Amino acid sequence: MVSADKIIDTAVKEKVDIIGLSGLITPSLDEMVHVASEMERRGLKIPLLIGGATTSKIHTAVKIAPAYSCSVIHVVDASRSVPVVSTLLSPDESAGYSSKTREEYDKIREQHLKNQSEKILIGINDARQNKLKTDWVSFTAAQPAFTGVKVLNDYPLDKLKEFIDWTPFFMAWEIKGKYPAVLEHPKYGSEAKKLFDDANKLLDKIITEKSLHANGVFGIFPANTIGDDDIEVYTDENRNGVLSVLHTLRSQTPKQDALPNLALADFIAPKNSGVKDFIGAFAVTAGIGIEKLIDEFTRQHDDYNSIMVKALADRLAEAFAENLHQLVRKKYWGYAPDENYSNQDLIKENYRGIRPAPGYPAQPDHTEKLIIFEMLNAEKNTSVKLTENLAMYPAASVSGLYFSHPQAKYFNVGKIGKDQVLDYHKRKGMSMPETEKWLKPVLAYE
Ligand code: B12
Repeated sequence: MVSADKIIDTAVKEKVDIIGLSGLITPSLDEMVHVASEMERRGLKIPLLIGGATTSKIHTAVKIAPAYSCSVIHVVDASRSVPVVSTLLSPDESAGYSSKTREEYDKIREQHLKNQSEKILIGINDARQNKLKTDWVSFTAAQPAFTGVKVLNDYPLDKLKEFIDWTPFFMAWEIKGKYPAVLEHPKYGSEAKKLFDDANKLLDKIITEKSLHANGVFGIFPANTIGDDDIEVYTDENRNGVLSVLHTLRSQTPKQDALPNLALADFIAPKNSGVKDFIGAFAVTAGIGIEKLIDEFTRQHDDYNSIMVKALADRLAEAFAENLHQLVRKKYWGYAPDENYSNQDLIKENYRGIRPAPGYPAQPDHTEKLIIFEMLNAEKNTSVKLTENLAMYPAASVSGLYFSHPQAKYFNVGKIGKDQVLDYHKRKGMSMPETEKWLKPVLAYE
């Protein structure tokens, strides 16, 4: 979220020993390579640490390390940064550690190149031949009770509290284990309980004082698949006017046991089937007002509550996505009016339909967020902004699509071949370099 110049200028001004970069979603990966090459260009001689959910040792070795001649080290877990930093700053150990890491990364790079050439994918046309087989003739699409766009602003936070999945909350605090069992864990149960109590106290305070606000928007639209992998979204039920075209990516991994090579488009009836199908889209946030809360805690040097409020806002955003999806299934789309699942069933996704988000394994292309945001007029309707790297701001935000097909499920597109990328860039009207930039983590040939 901060420019390379600002990072490097600050590092130089403050005479820092080390720079650390953290990356949550794919677009950060390229930005990290850019920061590394800027550090090289400006002649910096300090180590660079890399971490965050979307980063990996392979990406660091293959892409970032070659851009900077000083130490570049991937640290898998923040707690590991203490020994890594001590070693890097120790006059006796630093040089040895740096050259050992370089050697290790050189090997990873060689191995990676070898693996790339060995990776076998099927051609995109063969993958399309093996799409999900659905009998569209006998298929009746779920008729939505409502079509169009609906805004749900200042959504009640106490309602969202019921939908919180607490397991990732503990993950954010580096406590591994499933909620509620984690509260009884022999080793970190007492720590987990304290966190849980503190979180609930702060959450109740936020709810009473209305210091965070949740905004959401969703839409349900007439839609059909066109070609094999794109979804045409119509302005109205006449299906004459096209509102948008959504693009999906298809798995090209060879399949066994008659398993299909899926793309999300498989879950929407093709236009030529004559079936009048529908798709939904949503964008939610629970982070409106968070800067003020964080500023207050930062002023009081209260890191604990500053992290806590971010972790809670993230949980509320996910809870909002879950709650809204349920409302859509039961009421607005209404294909499952009698669904009666507990919070635990919702977490296990036992219900009919899915809500994949751009960036997740079933649609790794973050640029599809631009289309969703336009369909929903999401920036205006929710105050969530898409940054130039297509991250959402406030951070505690989620956006995605709704599919109601009974066979709709989450899957992993995995690596894709150049044949698909060439086709995809044309369908999207996006240049090939730009397409390859956004699809970097799934390219089989880079
Ligand atoms: C919590 C979470 C969210 C939350 C909070 C996001 C946020 N603001 O932080 C919510 C629900 C809001 C969310 C939303 C989205 N998410 Co999300 N999310 C996660 C999840 C489940 C956990 C991430 C996390 O916080 N972990 C806990 C922290 C403590 O771990 P961490 O970030 O890995 O950091 C640790 C280490 O990596 C390391 N570390 C991190 N940085 C650094 C830096 C240095 C220098 C060092 C030394 C170490 C270090 O130390 C930390 C502690 O050990 C991951 C999946 C996963 N299991 O990782 C997906 C994930 C990160 N999300 C993902 C995506 C796609 C999204 C969305 C784009 C989806 C969407 N379309 O709405 C949005 C984007 C939000 C935005 N603002 O733009 C993808 C990213 C994939 C990709 N390659 O791009 C992931 C990987 C899920 C997946 N498997 O596909 N998400």
